Amino acid sequence: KALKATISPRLDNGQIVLDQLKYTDEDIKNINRIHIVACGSAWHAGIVGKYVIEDLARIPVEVDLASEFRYRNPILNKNDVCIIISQSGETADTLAALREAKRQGIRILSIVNVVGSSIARDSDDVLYTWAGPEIAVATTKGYSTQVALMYLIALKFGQVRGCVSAEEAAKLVAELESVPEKIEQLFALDGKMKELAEGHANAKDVFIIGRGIDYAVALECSLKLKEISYIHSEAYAAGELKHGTISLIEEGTLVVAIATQDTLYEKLVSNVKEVKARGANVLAIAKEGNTEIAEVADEVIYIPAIDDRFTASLDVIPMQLFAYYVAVARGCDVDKPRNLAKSVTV
Ligand code: F1P
Repeated sequence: KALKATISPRLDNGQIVLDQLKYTDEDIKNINRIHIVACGSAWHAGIVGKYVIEDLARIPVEVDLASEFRYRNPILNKNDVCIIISQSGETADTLAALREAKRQGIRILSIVNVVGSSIARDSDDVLYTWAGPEIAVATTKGYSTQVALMYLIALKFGQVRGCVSAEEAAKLVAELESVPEKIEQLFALDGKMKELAEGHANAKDVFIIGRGIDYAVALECSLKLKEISYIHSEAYAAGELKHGTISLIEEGTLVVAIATQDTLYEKLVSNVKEVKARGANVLAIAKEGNTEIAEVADEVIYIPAIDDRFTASLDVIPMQLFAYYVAVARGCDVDKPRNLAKSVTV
């Protein structure tokens, strides 16, 4: 529902309408570089944004952790834009990063859920995510709606800058409009994810691998697992495995392989073979129809077919369910994870 609210009012006859965005076409054409700054899940949404914006709009994007950006004396130029992402709009590091960007005089666009929050008030432009109240501490629909706005910005900027044709935009819009319905379909995996989670509730380490946008979403899936089930989990760009991480794989180690980029699918299948050869237990996520991975992985979860650029919205759902059921099986309080606050204001 939150995702529909974020996507639907902004799609009008195949034209992207970011109705709250006060950027003229000239402003969009003049952007030199985008700096996305955020913390936690919002930072992960920003990494998805980097892949999609660079791909569709051909604008260089840097993604920074707010807690680093605020102290590292970043170089911001006149025609740069800073995109600040924060569900609560109150995260202290993110607010401080915003002030640093402001001090350097660049235009600030924030993506915020809470209307009238500090970050929203301090920005030049605000896009609200309309996710409704986030009840649990761990962000779920906040992430989904932030990612949706990344797509909309990428499409809008891509069209204005002449990188996405009207025909391609219409196709992508249709894909985007199918996302909420496909998420509904994924809820049918609830029982399956519960069963898998109960089987892995005693895992000591969980490695989550992916390439491209699948890597970006792996970071978020890993955080969900850590923050609510307290299992040690790391996300790795699958191509990095051979540069060290592969040494950590031993008999029975759980590896979640996200393999939903058509262009990188074969490479992911090879990575699964590499970890299987070292005894890993592999749970793969693949697109419907891409069945080759089933020959090497122990279990495969299929998501509905979708354009590669929008897979993050679908991949994250079974993994959120997985993290939830692992946490429940371990007796953790999912809504109030230890040591975590809903908004980190200090
Ligand atoms: C950022 C964040 C959340 C996380 C937790 C702590 O919050 O790291 O992603 O789930 O709630 O804070 P925000 O800036 O998006 O409100």
